[in-house]
Amino acid sequence: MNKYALISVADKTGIETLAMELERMGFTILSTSHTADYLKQFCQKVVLVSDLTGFPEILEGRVKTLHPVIYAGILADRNNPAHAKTLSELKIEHIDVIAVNLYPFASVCWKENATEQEIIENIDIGGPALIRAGAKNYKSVTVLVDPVDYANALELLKQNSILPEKFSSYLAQKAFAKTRDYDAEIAAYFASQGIEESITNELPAQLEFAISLKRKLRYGENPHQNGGFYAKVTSGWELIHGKELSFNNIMDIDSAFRAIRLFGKPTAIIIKHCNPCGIGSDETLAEAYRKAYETDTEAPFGGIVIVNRPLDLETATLINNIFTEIIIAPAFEPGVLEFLKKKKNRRLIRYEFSLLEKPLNPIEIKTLTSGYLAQDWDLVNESTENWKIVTNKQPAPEELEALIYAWKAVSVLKSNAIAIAKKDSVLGLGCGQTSRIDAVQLALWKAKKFGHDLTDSVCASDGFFPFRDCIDTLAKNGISAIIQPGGSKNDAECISACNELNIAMVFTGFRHFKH
Ligand code: 93A
Repeated sequence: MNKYALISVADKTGIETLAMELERMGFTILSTSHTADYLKQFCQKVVLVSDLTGFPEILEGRVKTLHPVIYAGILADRNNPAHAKTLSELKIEHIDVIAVNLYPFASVCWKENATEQEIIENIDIGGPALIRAGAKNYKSVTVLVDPVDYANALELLKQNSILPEKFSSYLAQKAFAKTRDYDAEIAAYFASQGIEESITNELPAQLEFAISLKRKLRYGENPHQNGGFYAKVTSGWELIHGKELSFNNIMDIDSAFRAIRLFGKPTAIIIKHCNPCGIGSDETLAEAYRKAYETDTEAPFGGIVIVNRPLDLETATLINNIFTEIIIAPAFEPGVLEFLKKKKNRRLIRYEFSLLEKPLNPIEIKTLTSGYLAQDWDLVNESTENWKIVTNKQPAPEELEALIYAWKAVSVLKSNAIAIAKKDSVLGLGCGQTSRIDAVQLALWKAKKFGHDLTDSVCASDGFFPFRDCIDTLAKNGISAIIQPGGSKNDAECISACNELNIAMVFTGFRHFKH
C-alpha cells in the first residue's frame, strides 16, 4: 500500500524540503499541476492528482482536487473496518499528510486595479475543502497549513507515523482557524461592496472578520478590564516610536483622525479623552499649534497632538514644551524624529492621507450589553449653500468663516457640545454635557478662563437650542453669530431672540450628535 502526501500550495515556502523529506520517509508525493511542476526538480517522483483519480483538472483549474477518490482517501476512519473495506473495494488509497495553502484572496482583493475576475478566481474552493477534511480526520491525517510547522511535523513523523495527539489537534485548530479567517476575508470583501446591505445583517461580516484578528492589549479602558484590538493591520497608520499602544491611546488616535480630516489649512488639534481640547489653523503649522494650545493651556498636558502637514522642527519644539504622550503626523521633516525620539516613552505615529478620505470599516458599530448597533459614518458633504440664514442680521464674511470653523469643531465633540470660535481658532469648548445650557456655560467659562476676548466671536451648537436661554447667555458674552442645526419647536423664539440681540444665526439642517 502506498503512503500518500498531498501537496497543493499557492505559497511554495519550504515545500522543497518538506517534499524531499517525506519522499525519503516513504511517502509518494501527490500534487496539483503548478505545485507538481515545481516539485519535480526536487523529488524522484511526483504523482498528479489527475493521474491518481483518472479525472483531469478542468475549468481552468477551478476543479483540481474535488474528487471522491481524494476525499475518501483523506476522510476514511483508519479504525473503522467498514471504511477500510470500502476503500479496498474501490481501490482508493489513504492520504496521510496534507500540505495546503490557499489562493491569496486577501492580498489580491485589496490590491489597487484588481479586476473582479481576478478577485473571484482567487476564491479557493478545493484548498479549504482539503484542509477541513484533513482537520476533521486529524487523528490520522497530518494537516499542514503553515510552513512554520513543516519542520516539527517532519521530526515527529520520523519518530512515529502517527503524530502525538497534542500536536495533531494543534494542527487541526490551525487548519480550522485558517479556513475561518479565509472565509471571513471573503465575506468582508463582499460586505465592503454592499455597504447598505451589511447594516441590516445581524452581525456584519466586517465585524466577524475583525473578531478573528485580535491583538491582546495590556488592559482595557481601565486596568481591571481586559482589552484587545481587533484589526488586520493598523491600516493607514503605524507606530514608529514608543511603547506599545494602550486601549485608550487607540481610541484617542482614532478620534484625532476623525477630527483632522475636516480641516484643509495647516492645522493642529490636541485631543484629550477622545475630545479635541484645542484646535488651530494658520499659514504655518507652528502658528496653528500655538493657536490650538492657546484654546486651553491646561488640558493639553499628557494629550495627543495631530497635525495635517509634515511636522517641522519649530512645531515639534513647541509640542515638546509640554508633556505630550502621542504625536501624529503624515510625515516628519529631517531631524524631527531624532529630536522627538529623545523622549523614550513618547509615541510617534505616521499616517497616510488616504486614511482621512473614508473610513476603511464600512460602518460604525457600537456594542450594547446585549446586541450591537450599526450605522453609517457621520460623513455628510455639507455645503454652505444649503445653510439658511434665519435672522435679520446677515453674518459678515469674517463671521461666516468663523462659523464654518466652529461647526467643524463642534461636529467632533461629544454631545451636548458647544464651540466658541473666531476665524481659524477655537476659543472655548464645552462638551459631554447633559443639558445644552451647561455646555454653553462651560464653553464660555473655559474661554474666559484662558483669557480670550469673546467680542465678535461665534458659537456652534451640535444640536438645536431648545430655549432662548442659551442665546441670551451667549449674547451677554459678546457672541455675534450662531450656527446650529435648527428644527426645535422653539426655533421661532430663538430667532426672535437673535433679532432682538442683533445676532446672526445660521441653520445647517444637519446635526452632529456624538453620544
Ligand atoms: O480552484 S480551486 O478551488 N479547485 C480545486 O479543486 C483546488 N484544489 C486545490 N483550487 C484548488 N486548489 C488550490 O490550488 C490549492 O489550495 C492551492 O492554493 C492551489 C495549488 O494549485 P497549483 O498546484 O496548480 O498551483
